[in-house]
Amino acid sequence: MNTLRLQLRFLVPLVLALAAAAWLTVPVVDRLTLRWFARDLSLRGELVANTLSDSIGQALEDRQSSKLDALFARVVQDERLVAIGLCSQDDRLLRRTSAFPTGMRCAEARSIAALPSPVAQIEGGPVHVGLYPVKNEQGRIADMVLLQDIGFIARRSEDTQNYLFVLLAVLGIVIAMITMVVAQISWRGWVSGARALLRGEGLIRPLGQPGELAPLAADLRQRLRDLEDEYRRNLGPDAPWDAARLRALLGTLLRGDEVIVVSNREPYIHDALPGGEVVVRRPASGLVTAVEPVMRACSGTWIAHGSGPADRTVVDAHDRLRVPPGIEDYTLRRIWLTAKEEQGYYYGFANEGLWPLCHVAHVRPVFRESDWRAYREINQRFADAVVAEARSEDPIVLVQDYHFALLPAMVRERLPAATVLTFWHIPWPNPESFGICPWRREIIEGLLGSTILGFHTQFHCKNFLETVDRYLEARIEYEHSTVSFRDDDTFVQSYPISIEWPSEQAESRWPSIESARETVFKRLGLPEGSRLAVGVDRFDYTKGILERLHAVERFLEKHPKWIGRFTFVQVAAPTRSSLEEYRSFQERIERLCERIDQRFGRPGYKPVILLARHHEHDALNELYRAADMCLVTSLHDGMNLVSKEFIATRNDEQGVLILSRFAGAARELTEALIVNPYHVEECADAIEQALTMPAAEQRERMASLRLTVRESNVYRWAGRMLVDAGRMRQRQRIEARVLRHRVA
Ligand code: ADQ
Repeated sequence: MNTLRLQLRFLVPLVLALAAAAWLTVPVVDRLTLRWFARDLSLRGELVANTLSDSIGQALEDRQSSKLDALFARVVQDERLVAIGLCSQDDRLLRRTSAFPTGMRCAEARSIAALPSPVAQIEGGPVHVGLYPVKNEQGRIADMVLLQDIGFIARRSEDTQNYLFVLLAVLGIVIAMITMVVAQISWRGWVSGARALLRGEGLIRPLGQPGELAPLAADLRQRLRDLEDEYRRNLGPDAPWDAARLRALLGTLLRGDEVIVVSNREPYIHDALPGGEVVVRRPASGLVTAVEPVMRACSGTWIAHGSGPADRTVVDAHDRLRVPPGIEDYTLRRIWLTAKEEQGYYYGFANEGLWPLCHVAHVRPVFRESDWRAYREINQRFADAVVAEARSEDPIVLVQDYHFALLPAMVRERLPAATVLTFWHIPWPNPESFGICPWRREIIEGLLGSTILGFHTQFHCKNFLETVDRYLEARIEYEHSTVSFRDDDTFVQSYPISIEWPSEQAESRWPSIESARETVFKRLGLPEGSRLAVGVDRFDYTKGILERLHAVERFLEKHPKWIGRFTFVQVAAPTRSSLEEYRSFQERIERLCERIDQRFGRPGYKPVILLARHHEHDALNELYRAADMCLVTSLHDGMNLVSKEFIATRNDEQGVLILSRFAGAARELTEALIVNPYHVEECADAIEQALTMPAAEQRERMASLRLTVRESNVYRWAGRMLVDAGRMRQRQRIEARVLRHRVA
């Protein structure tokens, strides 16, 4: 239908143009042919007159009229020569052939012959009138009038007109046919190009095969991105984010959109007590805190590894259950792994390979072929689960962390219209360090299946873009933080993660600072009036626990007056204990603690206390509030939530945060005492500075830190990512609509 309309649009003006051309051309051609023939006839007349001059002169001299008549009769046998008249010089008609009009006088013939178009109408039709002098040796003796038939000119003109019409008609038909063929071919090309675009294919094809709509699509995308950038710039300071705003966002920009979360860690773990009773536990995890409000607001599906001992006993036939218990806002879909699979995928590739690779913390990454195979298989299993759980073609899939680097591309392959939002919770190293990984290409290609790829800091984004640039043939637009690889674009952006800022209601239930101190001091047996420093971490070599202990040792060495008046409490939750690296690390820490205690301790006083166990949220809260300072000395950390938790609990605006410059948090929390954890002396001095910092300076620093964490809370982290996802979905819809419109 569209093709026909397109062709008609072209053909109608073509036919009109050809008709106008014929209408204008025919009279011009008529006049031209008449003029050419008139000139021919004049020449012919002159020739006849010259030929007959002598014979006529002789006949006139001899006064032989019969000879003249016979001569003229012979000449008018020519079919074109209609009649001849002979005029004297005083315009008397001396002789005439029979067809010469009786009414035509010599003077009249002379005046007609002088006209530019010397034509007269006689009985047999139009004739050309020519007057030619007849001469002898003495000069002109008479004039001969020749009437020549010009009816053939009209006949020829008619033939010419007919020929011209046929020619223009044939020409029109030929042009129309060529037009139709060309229109058909190019229409098909555009239509298939547009279809490919709507399918998300073929617009930006790999290397040297540009799709037909590629320039148009690229231009459109560029313009939309510019508009988005401008929009962001014009947004100004971000309005505060909270759970209500996040819910409102899900109800407006992403209304009705399906959300699926994929993470290794599940938000609820079912455990079996010795008596057989099943209890549900919520793991202490920043990720769960950050993502759960999203799930509760949109009632989506969370896919995670079912790792709890009693997990299987509470799911339905499809391995699903509604959570949170008793509220049942969303669905938890559990994926089961065998011990061997968990060993290869989780402990092996993710934690012995990718974790040290990305943290560059002097522990060699181990890459085994069998771990890689397990990693790939489990990524595929989770991707299959995403496809199985999806109720729409274009869900928003939130992929969490380095356990699922391959999953984004796997999901993209099966659900091309999905918006895949991947967040990488750990650092991204520089290209040289990442190059150690034997499957570096596969990992990057897997991640580029994401629509949005998030890191904590701009620095990690930059490292990732440089890594893509080094190992892949992809187009990188640094200005828009976008990587175009194969047919897909990935927007690489920093979204600093954070914690949920405590509500006033929650704060009102907290013990006062004094009672927190009293409880903690009593429980740990600390000397009254002494000062307390705390460290809270998982037992991981990236957290800089060893370096922190060395700094404490050096501090006591340098400032012995604090011996007996200063205690450092390290809370360390055992983690990944099945890995040898982690077990030996824990042993080293324990030995070092003992050594420091032996060196500086005395009866009733231990300068270092190690609490190697998981603590409940309230217990950690109490410890943070009781402390004079918190030590975060990670050798490398994506963000570090402990630093933010410490700040959030200090509503008395006291307490000092010592923070490693290699933690992502250091980019935001600039009022902390920022240290290089490898520099023992600097860290020891920072402890001394914290202990002697006046209350006013502590207040000033802490107030500013609290403002930062309050604003940059976890709802902002999730909200900004979802706003960007919403904008991208909107952009895709606009692109599709504009291109459909242009093609039509
Ligand atoms: P983690 O490496 O686990 O997270 P972190 O951000 O500090 O590091 O979060 C640890 C969480 O565990 C905190 O909420 C803390 O309270 C809790 N925790 C620590 N020790 C505990 C204990 N003994 N008992 C109970 N709870 C304990 C990864 C990255 C980080 C990034 C987060 C979030 O390595 O850089 O900040 O993800 O993206």
